[in-house]
Amino acid sequence: MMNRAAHTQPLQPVAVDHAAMANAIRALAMDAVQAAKSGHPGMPMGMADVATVLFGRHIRFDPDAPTWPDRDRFVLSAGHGSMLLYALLHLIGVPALDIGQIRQFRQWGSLTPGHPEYGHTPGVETTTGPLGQGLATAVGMALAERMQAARFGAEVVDHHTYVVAGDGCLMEGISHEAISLAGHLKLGRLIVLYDDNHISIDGDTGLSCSDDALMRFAASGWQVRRVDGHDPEAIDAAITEARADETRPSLIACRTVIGYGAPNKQGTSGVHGAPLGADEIAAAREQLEWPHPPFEIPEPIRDAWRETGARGKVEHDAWRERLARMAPQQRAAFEAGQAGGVEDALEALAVLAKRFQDEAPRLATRQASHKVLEAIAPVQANLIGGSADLTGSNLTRAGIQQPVQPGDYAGNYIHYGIREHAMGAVMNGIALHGGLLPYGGTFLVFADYARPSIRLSALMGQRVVYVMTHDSIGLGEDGPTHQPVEHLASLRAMPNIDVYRPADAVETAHAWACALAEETRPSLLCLSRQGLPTLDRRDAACADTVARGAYVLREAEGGRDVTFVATGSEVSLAVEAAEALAAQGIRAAVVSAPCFERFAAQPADYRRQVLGSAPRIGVEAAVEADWSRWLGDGGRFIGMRGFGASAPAGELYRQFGITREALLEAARAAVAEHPSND
Ligand SMILES: Cc1ncc(C[n+]2csc(CCOP(=O)(O)OP(=O)(O)O)c2C)c(N)n1
Ligand SMILES: [Mg+2]
Repeated sequence: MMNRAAHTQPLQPVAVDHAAMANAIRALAMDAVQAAKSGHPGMPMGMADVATVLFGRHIRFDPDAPTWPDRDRFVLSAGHGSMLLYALLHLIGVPALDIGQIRQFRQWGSLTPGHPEYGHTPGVETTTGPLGQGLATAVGMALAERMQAARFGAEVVDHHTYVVAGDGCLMEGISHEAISLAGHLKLGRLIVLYDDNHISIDGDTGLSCSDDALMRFAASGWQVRRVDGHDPEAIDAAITEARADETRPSLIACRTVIGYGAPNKQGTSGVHGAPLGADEIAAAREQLEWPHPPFEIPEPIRDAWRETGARGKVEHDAWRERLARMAPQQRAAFEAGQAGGVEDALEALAVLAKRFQDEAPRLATRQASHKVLEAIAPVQANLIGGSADLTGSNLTRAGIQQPVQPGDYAGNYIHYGIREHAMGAVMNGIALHGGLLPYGGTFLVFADYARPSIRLSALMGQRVVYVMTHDSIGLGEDGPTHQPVEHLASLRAMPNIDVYRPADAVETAHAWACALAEETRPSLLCLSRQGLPTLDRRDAACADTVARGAYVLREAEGGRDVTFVATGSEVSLAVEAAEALAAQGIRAAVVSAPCFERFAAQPADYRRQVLGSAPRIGVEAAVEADWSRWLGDGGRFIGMRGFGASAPAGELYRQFGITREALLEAARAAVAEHPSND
């Protein structure tokens, strides 16, 4: 085993004057914001010294390989200061970020949009517009690093996660969840550089906050220290000390002056988010002794920055050699995780779905999901489960899964605690880190508590699986605070996420398969608390049921008089109604629609064929919202019109009118109105 310390030593300081390197960031920031007539110069100018020390002396980053697995992660949680990040990526020599891109700051089609956007700009690790998200996502990255190191060893996984966070990030509630979890898990590789400038948009932070940030972090088990954010040696010493602490995450509160260098505006909220203006920029050039024209960086300063990048390249090469020396089996496992394949899990799921169909158990879909996890956890080594303190209700833990614990990261199940918002962000961080495949559970109603993180999963196109159980009034006695009604609609309204509501065990297995196979978007599984019968699929018109989003589960012999379109627990109700109608001479088909997003993506012909031309009745124990898109003119909807209530589930379905009788009545009325010619 090689000496790990050999490749974690702080890099040697570079020869060129620190101030000149930092002023290059300041100049690029103020000139780019001025050219765009919009942006945030204050933070980049204030944090330029900290960033210069971090990148110049510590960070391990190869500009030619910004996705190299063992790079240090740098997360700009204070995302409004995006010019700091773009300037760094440009100066360090990421080829795509040439000076033309800096000139195009915030313009259509540029690689330098308003906030750092994941998947858009090489070198950007995550998207953080919503303050605090970057910090929480970084906790997931730092945790993933420890978990991967526990699996594959320090020779190939041995990096830090650095975060620049501002007052806004620390004021946001998610920061509490995130720092609490990071402290508990002893994530010593996480280092937060806090831009402690006492300023936010409304003015002095004293207007709204008098926390002692250091005490707050210390109370959660962090190493904390305060430095002058314009003293490079003090910053360097603090980062070095933070890196040496293997068992505590570190907070370095860097006392800075926002807009440092702009003589008349620095230290005020006026530099937070507006161009400095030509006069103030001229004054800043004088103050900073930076006589160079906009977007021109003198060669020696550029060289000094490039040297930083060149050192990263050397580190990368050394890592490649260590990877090549790994035992072949270990190496194959590491690379398989990085590649993200799920073939074995899909095979296991195909077998399980068939078994479910053959054995036809009566199971809650959350129980079916548990059986799914029992089947795939043994074959999908990089699957990382978890729940926000509802493991026994969400049924998210397979028997072989072991908890991840403080200082022991070999496990594969995360007890997130009652921290839904951070759970989402941490899962994003784990997915972004690479190598691991996260899923996590809570009640569907608490999706609201995680929503900003779910939105970022979708925006960043990350494979994160949300397992959300207790998906309707069918949960019964916990009452309206626990009964989702508008959640399905609101989650379906979000772009780039697939929302599944499987009807039985078979659909649950297929939904899991779809979720795992979908590499570029998150999935959200809405699962029942109550038991549901396995549906008879002898009539089902297609084999890849869930993958197409909706399918004909039960066709009406001799043409349709009416079509029920239902999801989840209401599909079996629709089947019962269709059977009763058959006895009355009304021909009813049943369409199961477990995933609207997938169905919407099917060819129009397929959709027409599934939906048919007979009048349609939608059934879902949730609000109607945009169900009309599937029901057409004259369609009817049976569902919820207000919040739920507390009672046994059967009684609630009766009281809220989601009953077989209601379906029969709606069908008879529809047929009377629209005699079918199907
Ligand atoms: C969740 C969220 N709320 C509000 C905003 C809008 N916003 C952007 S920056 C900012 C002020 C942040 O203050 P601070 O982090 O201290 O940044 P500084 O002014 O020091 O650069 C606000 C309110 C946001 N981006 N995200
Ligand atoms: Mg601030």
